[in-house]
Amino acid sequence: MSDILFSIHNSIGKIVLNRPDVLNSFNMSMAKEFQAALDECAAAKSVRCILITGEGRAFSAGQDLAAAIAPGVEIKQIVQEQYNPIILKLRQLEKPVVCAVNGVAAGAGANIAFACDIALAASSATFIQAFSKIGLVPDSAGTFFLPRLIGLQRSTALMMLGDKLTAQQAVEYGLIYKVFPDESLMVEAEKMATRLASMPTKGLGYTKRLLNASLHNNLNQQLEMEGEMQEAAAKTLDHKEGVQAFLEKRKPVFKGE
Ligand code: T3D
Repeated sequence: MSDILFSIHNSIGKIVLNRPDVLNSFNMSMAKEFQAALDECAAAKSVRCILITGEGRAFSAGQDLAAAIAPGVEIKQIVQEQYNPIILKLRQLEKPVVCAVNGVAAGAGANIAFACDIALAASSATFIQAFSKIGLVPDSAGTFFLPRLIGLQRSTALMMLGDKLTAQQAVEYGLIYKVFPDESLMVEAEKMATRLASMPTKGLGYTKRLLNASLHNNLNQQLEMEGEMQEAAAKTLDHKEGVQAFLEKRKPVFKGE
């Protein structure tokens, strides 16, 4: 892999988008490498949290526009083969995914960040629904997640106008979780990933499954599913360890099992 940097260390699968000369914009090769890394993170028992960021001054400028107009390239194929699988893998991965937005996140780059479980940003980072500026429509599930995160009015305005949002505004809107000074973003993101990687992984995965389902379930279905997931969580070794540690007044040691 060269269009992304991928490593597994201390139970964290770290994925760095690595085309800094073009602001980490996506071509097919980077998208496929990203997908393969997500698959490996899903399969590897040693990975208990995923951390995604970008190399250089950008997180991602979305689609590589030069690659998109190359002869023989079909836009529908780009959406179906690059972005749709990335969003589905991010949501279906039953482990926490932290995104550290280190700089500008435009188009699909922004919407990939919003599809992650916990998005953090550097204070100089910006978010742009850039699609309308080039006559396209939002993809990468922007039209699914944005209305749910920030409501219809703000989503519509951002998507139609293509206005740039600062990291601070993104926090205030509820699009991302926290903003940090540029120089401490990665330290804080690694700290959060380390914390998540030492938590009850299966329980966090079931929580994510519940949250995904809540996007379409009604109240009865959701209550039913909470019961099922609680039963599953209660059977994990980490649950036993959590209760035992509480009773013994010591810190629990969760193994993700
Ligand atoms: O096939 C399809 O198109 C369907 C899929 C769509 C998904 C999408 O994501 S559509 C949206 C695509 N993205 C954009 O429209 C954003 C384009 N980029 C920008 O608007 C600006 O670059 C930014 C606002 C993100 C950053 O501006 P700035 O001034 O900080 O940087 P810059 O000077 O514009 O860019 C730096 C370099 O990166 C520059 O190359 P150079 O001149 O140094 O050789 C620029 O061409 C390159 N670059 C930036 N974005 C892209 C890109 N090259 C290819 N594709 C890009 N998206």
